[in-house]
Amino acid sequence: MVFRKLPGVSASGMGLRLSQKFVFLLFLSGLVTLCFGALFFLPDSVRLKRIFLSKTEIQPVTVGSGSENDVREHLKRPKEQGMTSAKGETGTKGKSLSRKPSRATSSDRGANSDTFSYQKFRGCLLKAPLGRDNGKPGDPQTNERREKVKEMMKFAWDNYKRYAWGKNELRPLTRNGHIGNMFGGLRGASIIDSLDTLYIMGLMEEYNDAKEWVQTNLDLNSNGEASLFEVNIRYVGGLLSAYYLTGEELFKNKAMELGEKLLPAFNTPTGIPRGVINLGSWGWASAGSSILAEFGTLHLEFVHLTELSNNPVYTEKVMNIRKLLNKIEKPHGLYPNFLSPVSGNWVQHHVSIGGLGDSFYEYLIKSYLMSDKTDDDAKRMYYGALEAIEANLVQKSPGGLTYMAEWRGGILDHKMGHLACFSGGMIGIGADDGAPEKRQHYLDLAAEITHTCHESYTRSATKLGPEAFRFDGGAEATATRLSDRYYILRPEVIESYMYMWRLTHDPKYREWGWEAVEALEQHCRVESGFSGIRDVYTMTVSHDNMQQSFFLSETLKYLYLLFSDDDLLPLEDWVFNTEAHPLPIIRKSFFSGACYGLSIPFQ
Ligand code: DMJ
Repeated sequence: MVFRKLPGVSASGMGLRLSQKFVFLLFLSGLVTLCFGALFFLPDSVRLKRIFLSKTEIQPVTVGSGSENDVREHLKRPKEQGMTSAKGETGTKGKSLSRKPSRATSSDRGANSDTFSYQKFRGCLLKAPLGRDNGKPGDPQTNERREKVKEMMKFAWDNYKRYAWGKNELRPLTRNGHIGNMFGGLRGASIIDSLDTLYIMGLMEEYNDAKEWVQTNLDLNSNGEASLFEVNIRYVGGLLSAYYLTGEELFKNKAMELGEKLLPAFNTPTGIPRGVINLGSWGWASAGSSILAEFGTLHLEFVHLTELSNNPVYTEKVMNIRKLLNKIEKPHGLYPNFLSPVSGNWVQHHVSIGGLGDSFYEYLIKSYLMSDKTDDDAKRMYYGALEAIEANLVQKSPGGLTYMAEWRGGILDHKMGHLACFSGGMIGIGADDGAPEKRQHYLDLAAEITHTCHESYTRSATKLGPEAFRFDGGAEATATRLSDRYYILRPEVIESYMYMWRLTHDPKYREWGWEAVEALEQHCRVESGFSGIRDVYTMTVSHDNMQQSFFLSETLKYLYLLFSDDDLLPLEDWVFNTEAHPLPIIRKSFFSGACYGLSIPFQ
């Protein structure tokens, strides 16, 4: 800068005295510091920081208090641990090998997705997601059955589209839409839940309609009370899996936007989220206890939100839940279903592998598998819980059926819910990683539970299973109460058939799946969609007029996979969230860069 000489002012320093110059300089440096610092308080400051700071400076692994060690462990990278790649390579193939995996701090709220490379992710899959020929089975009868399931999906979808487009579920008898109060004003649950099913079935026109709806109509700025659990497993899970399968940024962005809206649910004294969140006011709404199956069924989706957003806050939240559950005393090693989010204590001692408890156990073993078998805490907790379940809940009926009873403060209730039938599949997929002497035992236990659940179907007139069946008062896998006789298109029994088929290739599982298809066709298919029924024990069925979104997301997807080759969504690469949305295993090699460039092409 050139200062002109002013009359009466000396050239040196515009005639300012030394003390004045000092004050001026002080003011100037203060101003510069202030402006620079302000960048860090602007929303989405990561982008701005990137302009001014080098990459390495914006990627420290900083975690919040409380869960510090757990999160750090979880985020530890293979390079630091000296791990090998997924294919057993220790090599350094690829371009960005020297680059450290990036992690932002939890104060960097907001999406920073630029560091996630979809191509790199695809390159780390062991197999193509849709298999060699979209999983088409070699034998004609199986293929015919698979085609039948596809037709059922198209029928369910077409009717939803025709009569309930944009609503959450179809009411197939009255031919209208249902909104309900589970999703806090969010709409289109059946669309989000169907995206991946349509895609893997190759129903591309329908998939494109669904995608367009997400693009133009999915409004996440809803205002209402939503179930954190349901929004997470259906919406976040559905969007994440649609992204991983298709690479469409739209799904990723929506998932991250929604994920951020769920964070206030964790603002409780313990960090255990409450069950109901008010999406509009960005806060939780429900009082009372939190439910194990709800706050324990966030892990898979939240870890993926961290992967995609590069924001550790999601993983921190779920690791904090894990930490509390790890520390708290457990009666007989069991996890009761209710916990106070204020005190962090169990509220009552009711334990169940069915409703209220179920997917907590599922997410322990799946967290371990999804971490490429590095999440040792999840592994230890899962097998510990399974041991306690075997010691306290697993029973044999007089007729020789193995079942999971419920536990009420030490007293057994000899009842098993349809929901608990997922456990055949769960114990099956976890069998291989149990103690060597237990592996065969776990596989046998999985088969026995699946057999019992099949019995609950075969012992009904409709060949569909009741909501809950009992093993007391002379009952063996049948419902004794009128209120337990309904079937609402639930997937759990078929889910276990699918896993047991993959694990054993025993043809009976495909046969059992086909029995279910025939029963669904005969009793649940109505003129304009599929409906649940009120009593599985009577042939003159009464329909409940509801096509649940999980029928499209889970029941039909698991049936389709059951009749497909194993290379359609292979278990070496994918875990299914509890709504059957496939999420990829996070490979160690992904972080070491070892598989960069081995990209699997899109089908
Ligand atoms: C689904 O929404 C999920 O599977 C959940 O974990 C339990 N119940 C339903 C289906 O029955």
